[in-house]
Amino acid sequence: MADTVTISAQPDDLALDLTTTALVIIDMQRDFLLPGGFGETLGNDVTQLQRVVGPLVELLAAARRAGMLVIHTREGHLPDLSDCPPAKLNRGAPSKRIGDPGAFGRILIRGEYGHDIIDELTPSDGEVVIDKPGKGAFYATDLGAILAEHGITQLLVTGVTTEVCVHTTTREANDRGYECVVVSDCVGSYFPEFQRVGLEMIAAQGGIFGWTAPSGELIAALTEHAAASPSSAVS
Ligand code: C5J
Repeated sequence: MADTVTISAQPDDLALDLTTTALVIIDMQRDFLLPGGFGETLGNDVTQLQRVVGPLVELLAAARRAGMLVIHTREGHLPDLSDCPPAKLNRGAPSKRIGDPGAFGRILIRGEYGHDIIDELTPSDGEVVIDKPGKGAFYATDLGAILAEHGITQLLVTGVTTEVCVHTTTREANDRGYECVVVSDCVGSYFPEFQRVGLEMIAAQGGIFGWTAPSGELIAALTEHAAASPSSAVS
């Protein structure tokens, strides 16, 4: 099978070179997804994010079988909060701030249980985990250097939340010259209308900063690619 596949996407079909494409999984952290976590204490409906888990588990498995570079991100801060700008720290209700005790440890603090990725998507050995202090995965991280080192030109962007960290990362990536496919059933928002409009905004105006596509065709293409080149699989 050729390394390049054409997938149905919005606003147009897109040719993807699977050898220079990476899967980016944004902030699938317990603090955002689990009942009792930070996201829920802010009054959000976490079931809106949990619907992403099933499709994303399948996409991740297909990407691993195909030997694709997989990058996980986690939003969070150092225990002394020195990397958290006051403008971010002081926002919201005082009882629910970053660094405060939460159901799963200090909220969004590196090393705490709630800061880590949900069990279903635990990174495998060798997969890249980017700890980011901001909403975008490029800001104050090594992500750009890692992608350059691997010769990556296209990204499958997944994770949460669609209108915040997924959007910010996709916009950052687009400005850096990456072609981004935001995988529509593998991204989630607490707010159904933000999910819908967030996806529409990406593909509007001829793909103003990317493409959107559901995971089905991508999983099929990755599975076929893995079958054609079994040595590429990552265990
Ligand atoms: C938010 C994120 N929503 N990962 N973080 O604060 O989207």
